[in-house]
Amino acid sequence: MLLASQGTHPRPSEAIRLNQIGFYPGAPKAAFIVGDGGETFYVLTADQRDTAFTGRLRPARATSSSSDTTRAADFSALWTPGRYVVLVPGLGVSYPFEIRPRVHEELVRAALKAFYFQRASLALEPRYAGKWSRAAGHPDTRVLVHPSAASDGRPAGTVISSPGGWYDAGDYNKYIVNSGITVATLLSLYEDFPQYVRALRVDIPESGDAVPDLVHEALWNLRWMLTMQDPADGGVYHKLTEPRFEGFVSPAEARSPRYVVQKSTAATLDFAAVMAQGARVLRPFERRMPGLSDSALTAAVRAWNWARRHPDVFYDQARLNQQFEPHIETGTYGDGDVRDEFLWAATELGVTTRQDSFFTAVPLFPDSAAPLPSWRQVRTLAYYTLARFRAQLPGAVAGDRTRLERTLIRATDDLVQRASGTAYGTVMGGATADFVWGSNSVAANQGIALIVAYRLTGDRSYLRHALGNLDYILGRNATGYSFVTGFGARTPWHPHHRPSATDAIDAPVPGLLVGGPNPGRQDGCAYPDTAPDKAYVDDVCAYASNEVAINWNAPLVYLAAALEALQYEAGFSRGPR
Ligand code: G3I
Ligand code: 9MR
Repeated sequence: MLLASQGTHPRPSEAIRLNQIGFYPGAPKAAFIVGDGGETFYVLTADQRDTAFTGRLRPARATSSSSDTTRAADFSALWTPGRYVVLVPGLGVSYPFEIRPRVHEELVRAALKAFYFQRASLALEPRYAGKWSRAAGHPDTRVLVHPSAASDGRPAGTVISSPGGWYDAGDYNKYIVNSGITVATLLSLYEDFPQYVRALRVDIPESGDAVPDLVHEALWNLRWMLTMQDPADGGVYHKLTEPRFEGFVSPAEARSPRYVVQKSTAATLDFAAVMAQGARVLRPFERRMPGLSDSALTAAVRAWNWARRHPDVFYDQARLNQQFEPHIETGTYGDGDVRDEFLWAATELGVTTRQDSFFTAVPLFPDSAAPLPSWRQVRTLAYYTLARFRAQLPGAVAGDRTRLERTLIRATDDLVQRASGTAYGTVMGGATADFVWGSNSVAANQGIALIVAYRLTGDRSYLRHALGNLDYILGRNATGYSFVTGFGARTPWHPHHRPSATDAIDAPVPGLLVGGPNPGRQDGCAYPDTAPDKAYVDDVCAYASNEVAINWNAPLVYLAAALEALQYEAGFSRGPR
């Protein structure tokens, strides 16, 4: 009506930033307009025939944390399901988006399905992989023991079998440390939202029995992890890798020899934690997978004992290369402080076995912090598990419940405080330090922290901020990209992802979260903008901002799935599922 009468169809404007997928009917809804012009905005039906909402832009906000000045277009009051665009006269229209219940369900499925696409040692059949089907790569049935990993029973050059697992990222290597937090995040989603996860179908070869698809997918990596433990002593190899990164070839074309390298305390403890959690999750499926839960727990305890005997075996690749051939140049996932890994492993073992000796082995609250989880900082994963089981904590920790809740809530309140000062009104970006390598996983992990705080308090404002961070990931940000491949109008088309770059398909594998803005720009590629919140480029060269990684996708799955699961009790959507 409004524009048709003027006879013009305004064009999409990159200056209008919003979640490019859409909004729940009853949830907060906002677009952010870059720059300080304009007064009025409209929400039109996607065909631009009807005006569904008219509003005034909020005053311009300039912030210290962003190079952008923005004006918010809040249309939270528009509840009617449909497909729309935001129009700002003189500027143009936004990308189209939807308002409806379950608006993120396809995203949840694709983000979980992305793990299937990362599977090593398996042919991806068209039935499950569609046009991204491919031949199997990396059987990993003949993996060499690197001299750094040699032991009496397995001298250097011993051949072991270590098939399966997920490729870490855009490379083809498999790293225990990063596997740890990834599997834990997925299994935690299941433990926190069992009913939702049981109904979540992603169509993978294992689908169709009583075991949820998410658990099957996690098992693909857990079973591989089990093969990374030295049966002789319980220590766990740090990674399974080629000596230097493979060129850009498809999985099936890769020919580099593969090695397991040095055992490390960090890898062994992460392994112990996730095996202990896995044992807990798998126990009800004992009849379908006889013995697996017990094997996982035995492996966890053996790993724990190894780490107690070897508390400071760090992975230092430079030093390793001074001593051994061939040199190893792939990802390091090195960590010189394993107090948090001890704390996490002790907690998961303690919760699963209910033996106090694990809880008393290490200080569970060394200080009052609950740092945001990352591959290198896993303390708060332990707190999430304690929070999950807070109603039935074992004796040694039963008295810590109040302290635990206070610690988690305080840390999250600190995050929330920062949101009012960001250009896009999100918790993400509240500190410049948010923009590290893999910054999008910071946004997703903040979202998880917010969801945990909601579940502890019942305060829905945490959920609105969690949704704000999902909006950030899907386009409400300083780059204007929705950072998930295949989801949104402006999405990464050239991720640093060998399978996507070497197949015959234009579109990248869908459902992958790229790293996101990272002013470190360690890849040395050309970036159009280097401000912390804009240092992103959709170029295959740019592994420091445009790679993908399993530990980034897992918190995306958690965040999007948790919001889908909570949309009704949050008041975001009405009616039963
Ligand atoms: O330790 C410093 C800290 O003191 C400092 O304050 C901070 C400032 O940026 O940097 C910290 O170190 C960073 C480290 O991650 C720990 O967070 C480094 O700068 C940063 O370069 C490093 O990035 C890691 C990157 O590998 C390079 O090692 C990423 O977290 C990690 O996700 C990434 O992982 C790679 C694998 O190695 C290989 N496979 C692909 C995967 C994804 O890109
Ligand atoms: O492809 C590699 C990517 O997975 C890593 O995250 C990144 C940093 O370790 O390294 C990439 O490999 C590059 C290597 O470091 C330097 N030469 C070019 C490689 C591919 O672009």
